[in-house]
Amino acid sequence: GTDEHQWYYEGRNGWWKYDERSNVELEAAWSEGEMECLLLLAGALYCIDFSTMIQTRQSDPTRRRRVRRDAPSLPAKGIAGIKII
Ligand code: V3L
Repeated sequence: GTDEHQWYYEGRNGWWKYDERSNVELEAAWSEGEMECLLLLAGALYCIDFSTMIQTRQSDPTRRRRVRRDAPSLPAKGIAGIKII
């Protein structure tokens, strides 16, 4: 189920969790065997490529971040830019 895995994207010194809705979308695409998943994130369109595990901004492919699919308990900076204190 969706609660068993969490998707993360790379920050400067650690990993951020994707927001819950994006996590559901990523899990659905991943489990369907899709090659990639398109998401609207912070007002821009991004592509998450499942073969490279890289998130790329559609309008500027130089904006790239590594992504990972892991346990929800992994240490993270926060969720979608909202810091955990
Ligand atoms: N979910 C939410 N916001 C995102 C995502 C995403 N998957 N990807 C990019 N952004 P770029 P530190 C991140 C935001 O890749 O201090 C963090 O969430 C991105 O936000 O160049 O470096 C933090 O808010 C950035 O503001 O297209 O770890 C912030 O960076 C903007 O989209 C700082 O994190 C451009 O990202």
